[in-house]
Amino acid sequence: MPGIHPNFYQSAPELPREKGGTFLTDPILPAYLRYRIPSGVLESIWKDLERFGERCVNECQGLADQAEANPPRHVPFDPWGRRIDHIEVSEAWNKLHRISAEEGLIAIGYERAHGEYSRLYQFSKIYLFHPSSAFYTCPLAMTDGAARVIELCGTPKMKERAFRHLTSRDPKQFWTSGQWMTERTGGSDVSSTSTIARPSGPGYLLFGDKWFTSATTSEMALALGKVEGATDKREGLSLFYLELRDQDGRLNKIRINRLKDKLGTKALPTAELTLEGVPATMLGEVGEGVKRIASMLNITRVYNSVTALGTMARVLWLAKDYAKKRQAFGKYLVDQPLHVETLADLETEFEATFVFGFHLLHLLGKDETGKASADESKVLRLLTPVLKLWSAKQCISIVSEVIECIGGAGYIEDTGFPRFVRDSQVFPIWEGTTNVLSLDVLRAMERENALVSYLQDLESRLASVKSPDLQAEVARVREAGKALK
Ligand code: MFK
Repeated sequence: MPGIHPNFYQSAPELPREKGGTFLTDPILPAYLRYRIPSGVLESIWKDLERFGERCVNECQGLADQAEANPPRHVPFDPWGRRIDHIEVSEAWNKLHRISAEEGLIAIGYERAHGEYSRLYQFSKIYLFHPSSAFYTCPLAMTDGAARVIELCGTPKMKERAFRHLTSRDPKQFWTSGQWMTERTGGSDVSSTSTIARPSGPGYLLFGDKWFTSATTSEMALALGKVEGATDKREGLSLFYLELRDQDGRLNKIRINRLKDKLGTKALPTAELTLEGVPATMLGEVGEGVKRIASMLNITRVYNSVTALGTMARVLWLAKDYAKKRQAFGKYLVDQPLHVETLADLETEFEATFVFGFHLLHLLGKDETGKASADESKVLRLLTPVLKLWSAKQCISIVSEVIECIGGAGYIEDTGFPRFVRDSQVFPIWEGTTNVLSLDVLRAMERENALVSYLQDLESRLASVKSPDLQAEVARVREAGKALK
C-alpha cells in the first residue's frame, strides 16, 4: 500500500569509529588545543589523544555498558555468617580502573611533564573518557582531589606512600580515594559533622556515620571529623587520612550499611558507612578541616564541569548523527532548517561553556606550576564555582533538548538516552548545589578580593575585541561588569 513501509527500521545514532574516534571528530577540542598549546607540546600529546579517542569508542564504551548492566552489589555476610561487607563490582568496572591507570588519567596532572599545559592534556582525556566510563570519573575526581591535598599538606609518609599510589600508571599500584564528608545532616553544611576523632597514640580513631561515600571500593579516603574535646570555634573539625583495609585486605573497623539506590550513576558504588574506630592521621591542624578539604573540592568541582562538558559533547554528537539518518516529511532532519537551528543553538551554548571550562583548566595548570600571576590565581578561585554551577545546569538542559531531538526513541530505555537524563541530574548536586556555589563566589569576592582581578581581566579581553560588528555586545558586557562592582 502506498505510504506504508513495513520494512522500515530506523538506523541508530552511532559513535565515530574512524581514526581519532571521539577526539578528532569533537567539534571543538582539537581546535581549542591547537589554539592554546604551543606546537612542540601539542605534537607530543596529539597522537596519544587520537589513540585514546579511538580506545574510548572501541573499548571503554563496551566496558561502560557492561558495568551499567551489572551494577555493584553489597554482600554483608559470607556463607557462614561472618560479617564481610564486600562490594562486588563487575569485571568491566575493574577494567575501567586499570585503563585509568594505564592512560595516566591522574598521573598526567602530577607528572607535569607538559608544564602549565599538563592539566589541559589530562582533562582532555577525562573529557573524552567520561561519557564512555560509566562514571568511573567520579572515583578519579576524588583521587585527584586527594592527591592535591596530600601534595599540599600531607605528611612525608603520605607523600611517599599514598601520593605515589594515587598518581601511579601501574594498574597494580594505582589507588583511588574516597571523600567522606556528607553525613545524615547534609552535604552542604559540613559544620554539623558528628563523626568524632578520638586521639589514640600518634593518631586518631574515627567513630561516626558517613551518609554518601562514593567509590567505597577505594583503598583510602579523606574524611572529616571533630576532635574529641576540642574547643576552637570549629569544634575541632579536621581532615583525616585513612586506609580502608588492613594487611589481610579486610575492612578496617568500617561497616557498610547499604549501597544507595540512586537515580543514576548506577555502576558507581555509593555506600552508607559506620566508622567503628578507624585508625586515621590528621592532615593540617586541628580545626582546619573545611579549609583543607576545600583544596579537594576545588578539584572535584572542576571534574564535575569537565564531565558535564563530556556528556554534552556526547549527546550532541548522537543528535547530529541521528539528524543525518532520520527522515521526516521526506527529508533528513539535517536538511530541515528548524531542526538545524535547534542543533546550532545547542552547539553554540555548549562550545561557549567548553571555552570557559578549558580556559580555567589552563589557569589551574598555570597555578599549580607557579606560572599564574596573583590575579590569574584569584580569577581561577572565583570562576571555579561559577563554571561548576553553570555547566551542571546547562548539561541538564542540553540533554533534555537532545532527547526531544531524538523524539520518542529518546524516551526509550534501551536506546541509552534515558541514562543521560538520570546521570546528568547529579551534576548540580554532586560537590555543591547552585546556591552553595553562589555563596562560595561571594566568599572568594569578600575574602580574596577576587572580583577586582576578574574585572581587570574582563576589561583587557573586551579591549582586544576590534571588530565593529561586535562593539554593541562589548558595550553590553562592559555594562554588566560594572553592575557587579
Ligand atoms: C558522581 C556521582 C556521585 C554520587 C552521588 C553524590 C550525591 C551528592 C552527595 C553529596 O553530598 S555532594 C555534597 C558535596 N558537598 C560540598 O560540596 C560541600 C558544600 N558546602 C560548601 O562548600 C560550604 O560552602 C563549606 C562547607 C565550604 C562552608 O563551610 P564553612 O565552615 O561555613 O566555611 P567558611 O568558614 O566560610 O570557610 C572555612 C575556610 O575554608 C575559610 O578559610 P580560613 O579558615 O582561612 O578563613 C575559607 O576561605 C576556606 N574555603 C571555603 N571554601 C573554599 C575555601 N578555600 C578555597 N576554596 C574554597 N572553595
